[in-house]
Amino acid sequence: MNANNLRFATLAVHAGQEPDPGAGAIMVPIYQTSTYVQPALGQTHGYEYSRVQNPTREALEENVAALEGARFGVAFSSGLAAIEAVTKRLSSGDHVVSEENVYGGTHRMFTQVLARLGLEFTFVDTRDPDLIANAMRPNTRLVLLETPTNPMMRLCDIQGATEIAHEAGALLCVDNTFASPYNQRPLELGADIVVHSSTKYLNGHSDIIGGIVVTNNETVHEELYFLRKATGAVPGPMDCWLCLRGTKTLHLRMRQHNENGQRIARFLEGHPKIEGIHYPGLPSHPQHELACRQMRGFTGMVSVETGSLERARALAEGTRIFALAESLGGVESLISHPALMTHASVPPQRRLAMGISDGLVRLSVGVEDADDLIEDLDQALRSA
Ligand code: P1T
Repeated sequence: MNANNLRFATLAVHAGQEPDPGAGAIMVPIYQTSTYVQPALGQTHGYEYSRVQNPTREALEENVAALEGARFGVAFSSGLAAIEAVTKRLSSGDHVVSEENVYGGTHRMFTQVLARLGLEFTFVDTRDPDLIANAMRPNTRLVLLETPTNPMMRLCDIQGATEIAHEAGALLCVDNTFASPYNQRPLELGADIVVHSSTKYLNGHSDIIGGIVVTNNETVHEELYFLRKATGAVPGPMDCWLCLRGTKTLHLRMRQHNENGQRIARFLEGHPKIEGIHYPGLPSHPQHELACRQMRGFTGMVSVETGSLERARALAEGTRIFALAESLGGVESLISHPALMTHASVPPQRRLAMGISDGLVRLSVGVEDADDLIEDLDQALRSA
């Protein structure tokens, strides 16, 4: 299938998924095998060992690459493994400029693991292009954005940041987990690499941990493929298959996440117990104009400021449909408290500087009936 002339929904259902040549199965088989029988010494059917190649994984890689408008995809065992692989292309002494409000686990990996191995990191507020430009050094090889950021829903101008990175000879990578390729396609804006925690919107059903990197850069692709083979963070075939089942409905789910996210943001914005709201789809978001320019929808991720830990706790524990849990992007609605949960590993002062207060609550709005979700939040806020 030539992906070039097909649209997103058709690619979501079909890209990377020809009928199985053996039995004609319309669904890609789960090649649940660690090794492949070789017809003779030195000959293979193109597959030797599943850390290196697996047909189910390849189908997923082709599918997500098509959705991001990329030539290549490399799947990993988690989102963090995918981000780690992108940074492990670098060598000791190299420098990375990273958005400061990245997922707490990304920040922890950079500061507590990779910095120990000799990589240097500078964290900046990438909303301001001058701060990115000022952080660039002669040894800067990578700029990592997360947009929208987790959990403050800050945006970075991908095109502008790419120009700054390229001028300094660095590559630009976007963690596109929060937006999903349905809402934002960073490679079309000039980015070199896109990473996802496929645990989230790509899979969409809260039943796997996975990651994927896509790129149009052949050298980067070869390096990532080598790194995965050499270091081993591969996803299992069953998880790849589940994710592939998820991406078939990505466009349908995202439309509903976008619609529900927008409705809930509007409801919460006017609520007397809510002191502030972070949602790029609201005209009151300071970067709404940029959101409209570089995104096609604004996702189901909404963060609200309740004003105190007590009120945040009452809200997070008081909902009946929204489940209190980490993670996001599944069909079911989740509620979480970033300071005590997803960003607990970020030092408190840095957390506060980013706006992650003890009163902040994050919603991952699912695809349930929005009226039920609004009533649920309303009853929880009444007791908050
Ligand atoms: O959990 P894992 O698949 O390894 O993905 C890590 C990751 C990477 N990037 C972003 C933007 C993320 O949000 C995450 C994981 N985030 C959560 C678990 C969370 O609840 O925010």
